[in-house]
Amino acid sequence: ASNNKAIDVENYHTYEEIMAYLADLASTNPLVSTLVAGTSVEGRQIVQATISSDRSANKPIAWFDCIIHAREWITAATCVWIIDTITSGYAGTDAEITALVDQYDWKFVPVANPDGYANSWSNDRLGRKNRAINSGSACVGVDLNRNFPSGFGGEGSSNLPCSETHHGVSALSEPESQTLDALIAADRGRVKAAISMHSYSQLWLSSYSYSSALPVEYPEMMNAMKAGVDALVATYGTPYEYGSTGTVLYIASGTTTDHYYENEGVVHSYTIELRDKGRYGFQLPASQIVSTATETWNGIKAFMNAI
Ligand code: ING
Ligand code: ZN
Repeated sequence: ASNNKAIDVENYHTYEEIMAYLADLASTNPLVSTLVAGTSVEGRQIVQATISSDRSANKPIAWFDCIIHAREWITAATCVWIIDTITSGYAGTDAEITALVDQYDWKFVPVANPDGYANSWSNDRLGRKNRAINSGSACVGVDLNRNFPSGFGGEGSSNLPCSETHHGVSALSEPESQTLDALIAADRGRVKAAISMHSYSQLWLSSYSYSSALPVEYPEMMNAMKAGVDALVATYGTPYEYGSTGTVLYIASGTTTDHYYENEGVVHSYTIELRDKGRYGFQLPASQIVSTATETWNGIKAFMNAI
C-alpha cells in the first residue's frame, strides 16, 4: 500500500498537522480508516485511527491512547511514528508487522486531549490538563487521567481546580474521557491489550494505580511486561522498570489503566511512561523521537507476541 506522508514523522507536529496526516493516510492507504469519536471541550475532533487488514473479521484489538496529558509531546510523536511504521511495513516489506496486522486490529487515539495539546503549542508548553472551565475558579482544566471511574476521587487526585491532578466534578465529567470510555466500551470483549502512552520516567506500569493492591492476574501481567521491557531495553540499552503503578510509582485514582482493567475487562491494560528520566523531561528533543519510538515499538511487538 502506498504511504503518501503528509508529515515527517521524525519531528513534533501540531494537532492540525497530525489530523491532516491521519486524513491523508485514510484516503491513500486501504488499511487505514478514521473515526471522529468525540469532540473536546473547545470543539476539536477526537479521532481514532484503525489499521485493519479485514474490518469484518472482528479480530482482537491492540488499543492505544496518546497524549492524554498535554505536555507529553513524545507520546503523540511515538504513536504517529508507530502508525507510520505499521502502515508502511505491512504486506511485503516487514514479515513481523504483516503477521501482527493479520492477527490484530490496531486502534489509536493519537491526540486524546486536543485542546490541551493545542494550548501546549500556543500558550503553555507545560500544561497537563484539558481546557475545561472549572466553575467558581479561575484555574482551567481537569486531569483526564484522574477522571475515570476506578477509585474516582481517591488518593493521588485532588478536588481543587487549581491542582494539576484535579479529578473534575464527577467520573467521566469530561468529553475527552467520555470519548475514550465510549471507544473502549464499543470494543468490549475484543480488546486484547490497551496501552496509555505517557511521559516521562521510562516505566511500564500495570494496575492497580488507585491502591498498592495487586491484580489477581499480576503474575501473567508481569510476564507480559517483562517481554515488552526486555525487547525495549535490548534496542538501545535505555533502562526501564516495570510493575504495578501503586508499587513502582505512586498511588493515583481515576486512571485509564485501572478503568480499562477493572471495568472493561482488559487484563493487559498498561501505561508506558516513555523517555527520559528527567534531563529534558517533557521537553524531549525532537532528535530523540525516532529512537524513542523505535525502542517502544520493539517492546510493544514483543509484548503483543507474548500475550
Ligand atoms: N504519569 C501518570 C499520571 O497520570 C500514572 C502515572 C500511570 C498514574 C498510570 C496512574 C496510572 O500521573 C504521568 N507522567 O502522567
Ligand atoms: Zn501523563
